[in-house]
Amino acid sequence: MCVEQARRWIQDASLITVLTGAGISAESGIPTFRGQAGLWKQFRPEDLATPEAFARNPKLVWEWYDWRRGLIDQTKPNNGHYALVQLEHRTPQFTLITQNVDGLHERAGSQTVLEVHGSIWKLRCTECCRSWPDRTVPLCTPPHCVCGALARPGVVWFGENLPEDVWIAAHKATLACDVFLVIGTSAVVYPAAGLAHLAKSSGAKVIEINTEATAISESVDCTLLGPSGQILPELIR
Ligand code: BJW
Ligand code: ZN
Repeated sequence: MCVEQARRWIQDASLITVLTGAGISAESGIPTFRGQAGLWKQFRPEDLATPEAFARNPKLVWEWYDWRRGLIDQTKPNNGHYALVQLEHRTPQFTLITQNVDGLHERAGSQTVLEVHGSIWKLRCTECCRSWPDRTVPLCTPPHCVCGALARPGVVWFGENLPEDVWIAAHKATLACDVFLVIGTSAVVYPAAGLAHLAKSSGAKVIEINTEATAISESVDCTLLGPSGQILPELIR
């Protein structure tokens, strides 16, 4: 394994950007999307995670998100999340980009988190521009905005654009970094997965941490195979 080399790249870097996916929260007990026990094995994304699905059956979609909010609410950050808080403290310029909607990076203490797929703890109006935090678990009925229209989960569904300001910041941090860490993502969902390729083509060292090889393993500089809750604390020690 290239762990010693990866450790040196991290130590020497002044700009580090990190992209995390569902795998970093797996050790907290939150199911991932793909893979054996993934959510998409049990549920169809077309029925639950598209704007069309919500328009067809908002109650069903809200029930699914309420169930997930309940699950996430009972978990806590793991050693992988905490290792990234330490890395942020000791790196001159550090950006954490997450595809996760669970809020565990913030709960661990990460200061600035770019949530490119939104947050399960935010609601958004389907008609006006309002969005607001909501930690109610579970919500009793499909919730509504003060304007009277139906509210939706503040997450990014398939076919939807990523929040523009967040995406621009993620793009900039990827272009500028010396080291790009890709942790616990299958790297199949775009445009987020494209960030690893962008980092590589801009000259960054790209280090992947995952329990298995992924769509980007062939293109990165180093893949560290194993659970991020173990590998990350060892890597930044
Ligand atoms: C561990 C571990 C441990 C486990 N330690 N590792 C063809 C058809 C239709 C659409 C497209 C298409 N081609 C491209 C698209 C666009 C589409 C897309 O990429 N689809 C592909 C799947 C084909 N993308 C979009 O639609 C995006 N928007 C967009 O492109 O806008 C432009 C546009 C506009 C209009 C029309 C078309 C385009 C938006 C994508 C939004 C994704 N949303 C979700 C749901 C969020 C809300 C929610 O949570 O409910 O985001 S889907 C889901 O996947 C979620 C995740 O953030 C995302 C990525 O998943 P992630 O994090 O990688 O998880 P897994 O499960 O895949 O992987 C876990 C990994 O962890 C595995 O590798 C494990 O091995 C590993 N692991 N334990 C370390 N302990
Ligand atoms: Zn409204």
